[in-house]
Amino acid sequence: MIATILSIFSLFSSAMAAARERSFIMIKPDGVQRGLVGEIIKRFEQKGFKLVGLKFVWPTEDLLKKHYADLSDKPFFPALVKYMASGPVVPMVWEGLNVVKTGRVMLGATNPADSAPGTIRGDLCIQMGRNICHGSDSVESAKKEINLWFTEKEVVGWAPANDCWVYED
Ligand code: DAT
Ligand code: MG
Repeated sequence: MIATILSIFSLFSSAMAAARERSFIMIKPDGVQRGLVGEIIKRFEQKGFKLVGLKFVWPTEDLLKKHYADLSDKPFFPALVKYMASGPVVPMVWEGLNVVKTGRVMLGATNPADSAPGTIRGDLCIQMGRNICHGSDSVESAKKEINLWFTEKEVVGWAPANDCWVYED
């Protein structure tokens, strides 16, 4: 009996832990300039993901170089940093079950020319160097990116009233 209760509890708690996965999603300067902030937020909100962090900032090149450190040896790196520093961006933290992987699916391929219709990049942009939105590519990089862009206090845990209509018990 106790074992059953414990195993149900552990199933429940692991499902709840999985539902607390977080991804760093950022609307890039072109997304802001083109008035796509609401459209991109709408897609994550309507999917059922939970917004737990959001800000509006004009990022420094220094911050962007850290954000894209893995790409620093690529030939397109200087242009990437210049584009990303060209105006304000909307960094966000979204939470939910498999949000990192699903967030990438919702974004579409890096090159909008290869992004399927129905995806953010597939529907809303044309070129790789103006692909309007960033999304973490792994849970590990999401953690790094969230720590880079947000302080602990700026990420806010809360319980949406409709949780039980988004997730099974
Ligand atoms: P993603 O943004 O899909 O995670 P990435 O991390 O490989 O892609 O690259 C970061 C950004 O750099 C990407 O959104 C657009 C730009 N980029 C990537 N590959 C590029 C290339 N071959 N030429 C020009 N820009 C590129
Ligand atoms: Mg990437």
